[in-house]
Amino acid sequence: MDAASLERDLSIDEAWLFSSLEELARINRQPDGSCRRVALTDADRSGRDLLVSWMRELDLEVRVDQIGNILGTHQGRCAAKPIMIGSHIDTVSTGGSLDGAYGVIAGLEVIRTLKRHGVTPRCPLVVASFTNEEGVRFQPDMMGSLVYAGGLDLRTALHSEDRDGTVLGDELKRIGYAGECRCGALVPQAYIELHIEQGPILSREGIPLGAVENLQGISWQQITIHGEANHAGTTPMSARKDAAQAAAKVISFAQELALRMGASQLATVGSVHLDPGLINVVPRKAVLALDLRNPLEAHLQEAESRLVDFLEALSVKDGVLIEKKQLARYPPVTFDPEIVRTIEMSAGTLGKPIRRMTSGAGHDAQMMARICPAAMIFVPSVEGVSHNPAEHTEPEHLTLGANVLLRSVLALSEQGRGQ
Ligand code: HGY
Ligand code: MN
Ligand code: MN
Repeated sequence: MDAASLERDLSIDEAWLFSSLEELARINRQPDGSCRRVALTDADRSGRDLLVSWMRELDLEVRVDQIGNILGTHQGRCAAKPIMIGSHIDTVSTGGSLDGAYGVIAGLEVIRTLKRHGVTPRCPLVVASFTNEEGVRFQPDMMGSLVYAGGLDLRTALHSEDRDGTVLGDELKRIGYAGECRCGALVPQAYIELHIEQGPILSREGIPLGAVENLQGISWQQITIHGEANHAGTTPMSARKDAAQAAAKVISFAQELALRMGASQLATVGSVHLDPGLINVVPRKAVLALDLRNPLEAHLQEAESRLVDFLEALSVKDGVLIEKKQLARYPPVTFDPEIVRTIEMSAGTLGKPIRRMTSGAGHDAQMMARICPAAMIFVPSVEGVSHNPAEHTEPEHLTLGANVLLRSVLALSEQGRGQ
């Protein structure tokens, strides 16, 4: 059967796709419906165990590497370099059921569909689930794929600590996913990731598919403000070194900075911790996490430099000591134009509209683009909501995205870029 007729006849089994998404989402589901499989927790282990069981049912060759990335390989007709279909199954603590999981499970369904129809792809296919994509417990985010792509050395990653001082390498061992395989040993000829958009563009425009051609720059910083603990009832306002007041000014500055820079500048302070955090004690310490993003590297650097100037002035004005630590820093990434075109053509064979777009969220694809041609497929997020249990994509769009993934993978496989 030639490639063209292959594409005409194959389509994924949406029932398995939906039931598997639901089965994974049930793990540690919270009362508000959130999926909570934060990296390297027991819930993450349960999700990993379920994924590995699905891979074994498909007779994939399952490997776990030294940072806990899980790779399932399906052999092709030739011993060419594989095509990798990846994403992640860890979640933020208020996660939806689709972020990451959709791309991994759809990757398995692509292989299930080929097996169901007795079709062997020209080259091997690898489904990858990367460790700690969200980065909410251990930074940086996209950690597993960053180590895989050689952007972070393994030892540094294994020694990273969460807020409680728990060490990542110990957690990897504890959950049984401290693998033996060298990270990045398998360099694919191409990497493709199917993901929900997590933003409002496709949904607002009524377009069911996105061919993601680039991804914006990300700068994560931890800002620690050292003030002076004192009595709330006896310390005059003029005599305070109030870390919380200084933190509030940083939070307002971040919002004003993004609004003043306009265009695509984004700024978020998603986490603030006060010490000692007691009602009648002027806070001696505040720790904030600041997320800055911009599709243009020069503008992201401008935002970072304005922040430095602001913190210097604030430190003098408020009499507090301010420290800054870079938690993650990724320049904007441009994906492979040929894979983007392949994705568009696959959508065309299904007669569905598709639009090129930038990813606002970070993804493992931006790390894999360091070592091989990579691109992404987006499907709409209803109301653009994500990192929230209300995250939703219409079933028909989930099915469509998986079918575009299937056709894109087949087309890439037949193109034989990776001899
Ligand atoms: O932060 C991000 O954009 C991704 O969800 N880790
Ligand atoms: Mn994701
Ligand atoms: Mn996410």
